[in-house]
Amino acid sequence: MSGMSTSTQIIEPTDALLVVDPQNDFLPGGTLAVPEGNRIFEPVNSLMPKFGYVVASRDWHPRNHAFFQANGGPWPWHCLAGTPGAEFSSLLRAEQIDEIVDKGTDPQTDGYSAFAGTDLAQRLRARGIRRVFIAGIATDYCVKSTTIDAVEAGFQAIVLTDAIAAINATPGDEQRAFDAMREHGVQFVESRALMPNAEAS
Ligand code: VGL
Ligand code: ZN
Repeated sequence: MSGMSTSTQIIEPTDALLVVDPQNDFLPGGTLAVPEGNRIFEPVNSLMPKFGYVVASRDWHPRNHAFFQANGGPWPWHCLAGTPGAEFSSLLRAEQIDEIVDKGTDPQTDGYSAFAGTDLAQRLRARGIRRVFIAGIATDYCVKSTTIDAVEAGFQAIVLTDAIAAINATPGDEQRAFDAMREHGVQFVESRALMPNAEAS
């Protein structure tokens, strides 16, 4: 895969880990379940302690969100703000998260990107973050949008290929998402290639 790095990368203090939407409704048993969704947790849980700054996003919709089928949109109910389906999975070591960013709160816009309508870019800049490593769900929606927006906001974006999962509603969606991200200069790496900085604790 072009853009896929297999050589070791050292995790720097200017790196952030961003875990996109590790929420019950996107996992097996949820209302918008991604079949392979649980694959993200082993790599995510082992990576979180290696980063100095870990952010997790939550899809956090009001009932009147235009993208629900009940309101004329494409999606079944999912991640209604404050409901059990919107909570982080119990498989996630949530105590390792430094900050949470809620998105999808505007009823009129899709809210796929963790940068859309949030202060995430400012928070990252305030910390001196330059590279954002991205894991989570779903590859073909929120991971894709978040990753491309990270690049547009001036960050280097690197997707963790073993820590994402796709909806693939239409066959090929996952591949098209990879192609779109690559065209925007996104890089790809397997989480086992990431090494903690010896000086970080
Ligand atoms: C997502 C569809 C609708 C995602 C969120 O997290 O990828 N997909 N809302
Ligand atoms: Zn949503």
